[in-house]
Amino acid sequence: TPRVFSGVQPTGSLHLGNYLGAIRRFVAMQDEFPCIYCVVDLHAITVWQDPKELIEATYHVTAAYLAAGIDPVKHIVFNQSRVSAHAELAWVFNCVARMGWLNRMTQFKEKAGKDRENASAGLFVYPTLMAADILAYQATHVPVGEDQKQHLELTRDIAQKFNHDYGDRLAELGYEEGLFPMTEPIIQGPATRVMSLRDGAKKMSKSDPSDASRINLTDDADSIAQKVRKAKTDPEALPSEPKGLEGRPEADNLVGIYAALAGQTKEEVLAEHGGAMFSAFKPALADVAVSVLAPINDEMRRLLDDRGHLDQVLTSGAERAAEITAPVMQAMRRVVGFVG
Ligand code: AQP
Repeated sequence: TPRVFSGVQPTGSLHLGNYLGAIRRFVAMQDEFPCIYCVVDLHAITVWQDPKELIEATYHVTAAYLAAGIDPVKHIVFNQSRVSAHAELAWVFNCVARMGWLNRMTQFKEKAGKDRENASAGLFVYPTLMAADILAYQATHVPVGEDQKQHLELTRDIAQKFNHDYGDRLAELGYEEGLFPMTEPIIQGPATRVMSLRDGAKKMSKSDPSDASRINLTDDADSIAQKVRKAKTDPEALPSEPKGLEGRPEADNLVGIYAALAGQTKEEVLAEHGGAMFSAFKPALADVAVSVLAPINDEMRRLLDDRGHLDQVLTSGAERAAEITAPVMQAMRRVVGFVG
């Protein structure tokens, strides 16, 4: 049966990249599939999180999900640490995945930086926890930004190796198809990789020390306009076709953001704005950003004033999530040979 799973880390201020690359796509999938959207707090602590800030960020992501239009009654919204299947299955997957596979993960290399000896062991095995998140629900589709593509490939490798290593046992117990599905990443649209406003070679990121590099979901209209005005660009006018954006990463990024926000293709944006200088295009971009983000921002504020409601959403979500994982975990235990 088809099922969608995805998550966002409660690690700071959500930005336009998280919204366009992930959350907006989560909303779009609700009509077609049963969806499970997680606030991945276990992932967050792979790098140090102040406990009080982690709590705040967990509510913040929950509010952003709801404000963006995720329905927590028809679908499931919860925080990862409340459902023990994630950590339990991650352990088994730590024993399925190979060191060599994890050594190739570019996100670990980026996040660990030069001081690899001092990175947490959790940061290294981050992708096995992500595989567990997805496969504990036997999820078939995972909407994510481009940066998560490699982790999704690893998830498939882990599912395949598990199904293969335990093949005889699975057949004996009647799971001829294997226990875990080959999950499809859903990486689509004009903004699967939103870049920093200060550097067209870096992705927009929560952990960038420069707040001017990103548009936060909670920025007001003035700061959005100011950040867009100050965004790095080149001195040329906009081309009239997308191929004119080649070799112009900052221009390409702003056109891509505009397209995603306005629900247009880059061709359509350039058909309208081709020939314009950035001094004219930037205010138009700020306007469309404000028109999309202001209602989300207002709704987030309203939701964050009612923690009781958010708690109730997360509690109900965790209960329903745990019910889905229970038979999968029971099957996993029998397959592996855990008594009990
Ligand atoms: N710049 C981006 N463009 C498109 N999609 C993006 N995503 C993140 N950045 C961009 C997508 O957002 C989802 C949630 O991301 P996450 O919070 O789990 O982790 P991340 O990818 O590590 O996000 P950040 O913002 O870059 O955080 P830090 O700075 O802490 O590393 C994912 O689907 C991701 O693809």
